[in-house]
Amino acid sequence: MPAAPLRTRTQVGIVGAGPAGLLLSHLLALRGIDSVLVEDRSRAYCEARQRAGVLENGSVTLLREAGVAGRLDREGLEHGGIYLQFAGGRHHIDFRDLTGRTVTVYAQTEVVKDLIDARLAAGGHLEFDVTGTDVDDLETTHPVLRYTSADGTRHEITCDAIAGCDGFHGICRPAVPAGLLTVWEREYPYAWLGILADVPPSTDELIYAYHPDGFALHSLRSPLVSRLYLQVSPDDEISAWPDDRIWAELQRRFAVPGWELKEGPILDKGITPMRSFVSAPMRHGRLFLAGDAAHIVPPTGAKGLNLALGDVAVLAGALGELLRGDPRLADSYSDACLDRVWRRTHFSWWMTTMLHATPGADPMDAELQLAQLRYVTTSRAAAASLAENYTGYPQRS
Ligand code: RFL
Ligand code: PHB
Repeated sequence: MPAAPLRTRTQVGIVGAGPAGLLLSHLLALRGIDSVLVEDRSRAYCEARQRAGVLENGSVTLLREAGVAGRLDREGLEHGGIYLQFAGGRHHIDFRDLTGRTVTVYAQTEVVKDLIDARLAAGGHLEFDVTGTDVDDLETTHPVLRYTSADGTRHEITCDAIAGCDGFHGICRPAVPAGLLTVWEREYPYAWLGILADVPPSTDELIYAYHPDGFALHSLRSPLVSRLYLQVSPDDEISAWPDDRIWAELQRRFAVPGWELKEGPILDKGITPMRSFVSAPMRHGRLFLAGDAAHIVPPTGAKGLNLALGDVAVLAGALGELLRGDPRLADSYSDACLDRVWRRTHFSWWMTTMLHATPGADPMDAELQLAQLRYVTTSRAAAASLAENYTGYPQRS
């Protein structure tokens, strides 16, 4: 007979050590609320997983207010705009001038490292390398979180609430009974091949390039490391993209007279599918979903990480009040988040469809994209709309 699980209790059980789960456990601790966070990957894996790179103005403020922005303030690179490139020309969108705001380039890996360090320094309970995560009794006031820790012990934690911060492929959203969630989804007929390259960036600000053969993005991680993306087919295997083919394609798509793309050793490469996905409501009983567990955006608008951080800022306040006996903020959590989620879902879809070459599209589609790109780069009103969304709308107060 298997040994009885080790039974304990906490106030909030958190599934997932991505940005959403980690920031939530930190914000709850600031309110004096206990949590246990379980993660099925290793700490090293979570800290090395290459993902987002751009923080909205409001996300930087949020991390500062939470007291976890020391390194972000020292090492983050403030950017006052982006370049849009098409038809052989490169055009600057000046966020400072258009909105008075900026974004900060600081990798998700670094946000995750800073949050793990802060939690462990404060004695927070984080469990990496768990297996068999399960959530139960969600309609009661005492939901249960079960998992097996790295040493093989089965745990059963009785909680006041559970936060599903376990990403798109996690177990929390599927734990909501069938029929209770409405889902909106769009898969795009392209993917992104992303590389991390050991070479100083060839640009001072990000370049989003439209090219008839496919989109390309030049981003960065530091003054010494570049991050670049190429639109590829979702069916492509990474083995079909040796390093010299990647650089040749990047050179072709970014080419403008008088500018050179510097090449260097590729440190990491991978292919990511692109989808828009929203699932609502973001709550079932005492289970609250946050971040990629509830919604996915294609990366073209640089919004996924920012949405995850925004959700848990709302959730921390809602859980604080719920545990003190006032359910009103918990009851409005989903609607409060979805407004912001849909704005960013629209912006991400708009940037994506404006900048990618759609396989099988007719010549009229390309002309419509070019007309839109000319408009955004010549009309102050259109550029201001892009800038307002990119830096974060509505602005966090
Ligand atoms: P995460 O980061 O996916 O974390 C979920 C965590 O849950 C764990 N997990 C489980 N743990 C225990 N038991 C289980 N059964 C579990 N199942 C899963 C997972 O291992 C993981 O550690 O979700 P979170 O916290 O909601 O954060 C979301 C962001 O990671 C994501 O939205 C962004 O990375 C998206 N994104 C970007 N967002 C931006 O804001 N700006 C960007 O510039 C940007 N660029 C990107 C991106 C995402 C990309 N990829 C690879 C999807 C660029 C790329 C290429
Ligand atoms: C990144 O640096 O990884 C990045 C930047 C901007 C995007 C997407 C990804 O839109």
